[in-house]
Amino acid sequence: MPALADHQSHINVKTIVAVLALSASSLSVAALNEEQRWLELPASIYVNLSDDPLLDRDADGLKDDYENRLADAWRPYFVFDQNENSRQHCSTVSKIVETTVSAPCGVVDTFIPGDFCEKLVEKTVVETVCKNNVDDDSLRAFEPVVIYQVRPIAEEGWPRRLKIQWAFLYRLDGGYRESNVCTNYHYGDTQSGQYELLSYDGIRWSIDKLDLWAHKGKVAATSGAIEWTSPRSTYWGKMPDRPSPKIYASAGKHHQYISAQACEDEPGACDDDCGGGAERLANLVSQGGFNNVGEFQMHPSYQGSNQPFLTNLKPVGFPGELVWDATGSCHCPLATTAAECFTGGLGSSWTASAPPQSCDTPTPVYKLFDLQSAPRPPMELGPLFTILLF
Ligand SMILES: [Ca+2]
Ligand SMILES: [Ca+2]
Repeated sequence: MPALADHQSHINVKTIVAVLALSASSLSVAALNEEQRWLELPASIYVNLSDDPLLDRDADGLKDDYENRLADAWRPYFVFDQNENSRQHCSTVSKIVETTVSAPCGVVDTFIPGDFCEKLVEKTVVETVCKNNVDDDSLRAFEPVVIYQVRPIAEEGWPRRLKIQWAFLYRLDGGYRESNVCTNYHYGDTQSGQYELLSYDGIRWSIDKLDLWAHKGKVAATSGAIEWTSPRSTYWGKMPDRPSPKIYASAGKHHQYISAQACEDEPGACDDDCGGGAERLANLVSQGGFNNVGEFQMHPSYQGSNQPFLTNLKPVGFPGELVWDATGSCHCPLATTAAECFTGGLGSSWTASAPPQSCDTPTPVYKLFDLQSAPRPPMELGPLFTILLF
């Protein structure tokens, strides 16, 4: 009985997710302490003239391995709504309508030929109303697919800063799950965020600001408004444990909020709902290697391996989709050029959303990252060149 087996396994998965969610949500810290704000790398992140150029293959002046260590340290943690994966709901609605019936004639009734009169009466009608939200699961087990770019911020002196630009990829924006009014949905859902880190020596780095949440802008890492997980393993246990900031992703839409309450208080006309669903720590190593996309001008990748930089999104769940190019197979009427498409690698699955309702023009993945050349920090000589010169 496949149907029963599927149902049973669905229940088991839901039970496991619920248990995981409970255990994860109970482990949280209110604010970062000083130790948790800092991370010490084995050496400076900046390459110097003595270093092997292969340490920095996207040519932004930062050692690529250290870019990944810093991204991994405070990687985001997602909390979804309990209705994130619920399918289209149909419900019964009772309403009173007026109708005419034939009945024995009374004083005020309209006489019609024959033995009966036509009579106006009220009648309760029960109708089945279905929301227009897409009839599909909006969240796959491995979503969001989290990819990122790490690069310097232009600064001459110390402290210096760097930026981690995040992109969170979903196959589907499933519409406002709880709304009967705002029901727009579309394929190819991209969300984003940003961290700023600072350092006084290039070796010890502090998470300084986070820009992840709607209506918040840049939030200081020390802010008590941020909910953090308890410290957890980073860089396969080879770096110190660090907490992760929580992102409350609204049901279906994946709008990002700093708390479940901020989501419920959202002032827009559409109703966002958050919290109580699956919880997932960002996975930065979807294929075993890091999901670092490098730089637009420089992102070498061995064909088929997606290493050292992620360029082909097929192995991470988006067939036909590339990080730095739009594929041109967009079906969104509002997109006038291929460059405006983010197809989500959906191919024929686009028909599931036909016709796209209001068609929020999908954002191509590359538009979530910086495209200009990275501002390289001043190059230092390094020990080998220093000895040669002096
Ligand atoms: Ca680099
Ligand atoms: Ca980089």
